[in-house]
Amino acid sequence: MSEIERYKPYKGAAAGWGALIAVTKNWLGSENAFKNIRAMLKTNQNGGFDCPGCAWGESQESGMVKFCENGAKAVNWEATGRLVNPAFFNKYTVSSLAAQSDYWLEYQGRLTHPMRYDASLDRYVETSWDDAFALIAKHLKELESPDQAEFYTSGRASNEAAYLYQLFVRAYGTNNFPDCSNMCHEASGLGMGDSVGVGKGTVTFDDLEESDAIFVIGQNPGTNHPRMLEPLREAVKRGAQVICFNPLKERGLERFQHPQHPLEMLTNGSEPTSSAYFRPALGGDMAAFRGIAKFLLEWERDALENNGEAVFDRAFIAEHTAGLDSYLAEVDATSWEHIVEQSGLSLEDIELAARMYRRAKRVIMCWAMGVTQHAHSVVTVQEIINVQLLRGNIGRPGAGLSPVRGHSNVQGDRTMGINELAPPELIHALEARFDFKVPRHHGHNTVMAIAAMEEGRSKVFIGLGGNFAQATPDTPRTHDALRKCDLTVHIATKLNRSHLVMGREALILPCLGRTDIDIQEEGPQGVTVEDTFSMVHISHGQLKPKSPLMRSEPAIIAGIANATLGKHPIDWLWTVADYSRIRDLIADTIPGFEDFNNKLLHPGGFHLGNAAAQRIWETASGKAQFVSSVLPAHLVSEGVRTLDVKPDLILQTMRSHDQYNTTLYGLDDRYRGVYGMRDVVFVNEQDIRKLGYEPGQKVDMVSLWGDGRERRVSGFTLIAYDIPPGQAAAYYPETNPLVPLESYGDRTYTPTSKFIAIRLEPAPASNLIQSLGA
Ligand SMILES: Nc1nc2c(c(=O)[nH]1)N[C@H]1C(S)=C(S)[C@@H](COP(=O)(O)OP(=O)(O)OC[C@H]3O[C@@H](n4cnc5c(=O)[nH]c(N)nc54)[C@H](O)[C@@H]3O)O[C@H]1N2
Ligand SMILES: Nc1nc2c(c(=O)[nH]1)N[C@H]1C(S)=C(S)[C@@H](COP(=O)(O)OP(=O)(O)OC[C@H]3O[C@@H](n4cnc5c(=O)[nH]c(N)nc54)[C@H](O)[C@@H]3O)O[C@H]1N2
Ligand SMILES: [Mo]
Repeated sequence: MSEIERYKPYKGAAAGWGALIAVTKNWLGSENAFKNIRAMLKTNQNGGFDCPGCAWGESQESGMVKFCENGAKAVNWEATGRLVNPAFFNKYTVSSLAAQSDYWLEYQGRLTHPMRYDASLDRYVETSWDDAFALIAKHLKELESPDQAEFYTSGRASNEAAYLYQLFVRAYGTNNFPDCSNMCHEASGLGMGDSVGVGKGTVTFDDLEESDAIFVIGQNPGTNHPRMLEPLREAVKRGAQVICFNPLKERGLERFQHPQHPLEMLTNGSEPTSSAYFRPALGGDMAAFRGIAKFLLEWERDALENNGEAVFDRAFIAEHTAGLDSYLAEVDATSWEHIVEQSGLSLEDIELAARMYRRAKRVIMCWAMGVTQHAHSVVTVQEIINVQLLRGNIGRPGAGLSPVRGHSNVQGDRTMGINELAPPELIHALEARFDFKVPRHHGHNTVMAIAAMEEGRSKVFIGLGGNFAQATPDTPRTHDALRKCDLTVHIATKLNRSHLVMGREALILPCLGRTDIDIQEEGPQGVTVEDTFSMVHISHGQLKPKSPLMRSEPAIIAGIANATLGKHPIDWLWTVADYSRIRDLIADTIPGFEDFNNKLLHPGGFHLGNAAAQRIWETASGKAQFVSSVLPAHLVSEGVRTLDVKPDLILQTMRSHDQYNTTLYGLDDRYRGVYGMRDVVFVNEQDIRKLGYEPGQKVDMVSLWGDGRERRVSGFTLIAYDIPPGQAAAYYPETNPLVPLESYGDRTYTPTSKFIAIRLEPAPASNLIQSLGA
C-alpha cells in the first residue's frame, strides 16, 4: 500500500460500532481474551480496579458497566500473557533491542524478573531483589549530595506508592522530583493557584449534568478521555451548549454514538455534540478569551448606561474578587487587531463565542494539553479563569473549572507530595509526624533533571514508572544525559526505550500493575487513586500476577528505602505488610485524608473537598484574583524571530487514537483516517503546495530555535489535512527530538510541545527509494 492509500478520511462517528469493533479485535487478539473481558467488567466499579487509562471520573451510581475503547486497550495491554523474562533477555543483546521500534518493545509483554545490565555482555542478566536494592543503596550512599539523584514519577503510581516514595526521597535528603506532571498540567496548577487558591478542578461529575454550557479547550476527549463523551452528549440532549476550541476538527467532538446504547447504534444515529467549534491558531486561546472578555466588558458598559440586564455578576465580583479594575484596564489596552491576529479567529467568531458564554447561566471550562503546553500557558489558564470570574462561574452548581487530568493518578501523586517545591504545610506535617528534617530547597523538575544529568551534576536516575527517555524533549540530548549517569533504575511493567538508554550500571525492576492481585504479608491489598474530580477510591487488582517475582510498587520502594536508610524514619517493611498502615501515615500528614481507612469503606470513595468550589479563596489576597497579564506581543520566541530563516509552519505534537502516551497499542489513528503508520505530518493542502511539495511526499522536519544545534526528524509523509493554514500536527513521542530542552513554559518548565517552529526539507534520497520499494 502506498502512504497515501493508508490515509482514508474517517466517515463514521466516534465511539460507536467502530469503537466496539476495535475493542473486540483487541480482546480477541490477546491470549487471555475471556479473562480480560471479565476483568474489564469490574473496571471502575465498586470492588474492581480503577481503570489504568485516563483520570476521568464517574458519577456515583453503581452497577453500570463503565468502560471505553481506550480503557479496554489499557487493561488488555497490561493483562497480556506474553512475558519478558530472563530467556528473552538472553536472546537479545541490548544493542539489538535498541534497534527495535517502541511499539515492538512494549508488545513483548510483561517484565517478570529483576534484571541488571551487564556491559561486558551487552545484555540484561537476572539478579535478585536483594542485590538490586543493595546496588541502588550503594550508589545513593556514595553520592556527595542527595541532590545528585533524580527520582522521577509517572502518573500511574498509586497514592500509597507515591506517598512512600516522597517520604523516602525526602528522608534521603532531596526534593528532586521530576514527574510527568511537569510536562502536562503544571500550568493549570500554577495558574489556578494564583487565581483561585487551589490547583485542582473545582467541579465534580454532577456539575457537568447541571451546566448550561461546557467549553472544551485544547482537548481531544474522543481519544484521550472517551468517557467524557457521555456527559457531553447528555448535555447536548438537555439543550446545553458544548463549545469547542481546537484547531483540528476532532471526531469525538463533532459527533458520536454511545457504545452502551445499542439501539442508537443499530439505527446508526448520531447527533452533533458541539454547538460551536472554533479553530484558533496554535497558542491563540489567551487572545480568544481576552476577546471574549472585551465583548463582555463592552456589553456590561452598555447595560450600565442603558439600565439593561447586567452582564457581569456584580454581587459576586464585589464580594469575592480582587483586581477587577486593573484587569479591565488591561482588557481595554488590548487592541482588537492584536486579539484577532493572535487568536487566529475572526471578530465574528469571538463575538459568537462571547454571546454563547453570556447566554449560559452555568458554565464549565474544561481544558487539557492544547492549553498547557505553550510558553504562555499559565496566563492562558488565568485568562480563562478571568472570564469565568466576570460572571461568577466558579463555586456554584453546574459551573467551574476543569483541567482534565491525564494519567489515572497524576492528580493523586501531587496530593501525596510528589512535588519538587515542597509546600510548607507538607514540610511541617512530615516533621511533626517523623523524626527527620525535610529539605527546604527547591528540587529539580523534569527539564532541570535533564540539564543536571547532561552537565554531570546528577548521577543517579530512578524512574517510578513512565518512559522518561521518550516522553521528554530534545531526545538525543536527553539520551546522552541519561547515559552519563552512574546508575539508572526503572520500576516498570513493560519494556520500553528508557530501559535501553542506560547509565554505567542499570536495573529494570518488574512491578505489579493496577489489574494484578497484590498480596503482602498481611493479605491481599488494595491501593487508592484520585480522579480528576478529586474523588478518592480504592482499587483491587483482579488478575493473578504473571510471575511470582513481580513486586508491588510500594514493596519495591520499601525495599530500596530499607537498603538505603534502614528503619529510618519508619520501619519500611512493616509499613508495606499492610497498606492501611501507609494510609494511616497519609491520614496523619496530608490534609483531607483524616480517617482515611474508614472513609474508603464508603462505596465509590470520598471527595477530597475543594475550597474554591465553596468560594473560600486561599489566595494571597483572600479573594478570587483577576490576574491582568499583557497579551504576549509574539508567540514565536525571540531567538527564532531573529534568525535569517523563517519557520514554514508551527507544529503541535499530539496523541493518536492507538496510543497511551509513549505506549503504542497499534499504528492506526482511525478518527484521523491514518492506518498502519505514525511517521506522518498533517498540513493544509494549500500550505503543502505553497511550500513546493505534494501530498504523500516524504519530508524531514527541522525545528528552529537559534542555539546552533540541529534538531531533525526524517522521512515523514505529508498528509493533506483539514488544519488551519500555517499549522502542522504530528505524533508524539516520535517528534520529541524537535522540542528544544530550553523551549519551555514561563514558570512551568513544561516543554512547548504544542508550539514548535519548523521548516520542511525534502527527505534524503534514501528515504524516497525506500518508499518506492515499499
Ligand atoms: N487513550 C489515551 N488516553 C489518554 C492518553 C493517551 O495517550 N491515550 N494520555 C493521557 C494523558 S497523560 C493526558 S495529559 C491526556 C491528554 O489529553 P489531550 O490534551 O486531549 O491530548 P493531546 O493529544 O495532546 O491533544 C491535545 C488537543 O489539543 C489540540 N490543540 C493543540 N494545540 C492547541 C492550541 O494551541 N489551542 C487549542 N485550543 N487546541 C490545541 C489538539 O488539536 C488536540 O485535539 O490524555 C490522557 N488520556
Ligand atoms: N512532544 C510531546 N511530549 C509529551 C507530551 C506531548 O503531548 N507531546 N505529553 C506529555 C505528557 S502530558 C505526559 S503525562 C508525559 C508522559 O510521560 P510518562 O508518564 O513518562 O510516559 P508513559 O508513556 O505514560 O509511560 C509508559 C510506561 O510506563 C510503564 N508503566 C505502565 N503502567 C505502569 C505501572 O502501573 N507501574 C509502573 N511502575 N510502570 C508502569 C510502562 O513500562 C510503560 O512503558 O509525556 C509528555 N511528553
Ligand atoms: Mo499527561
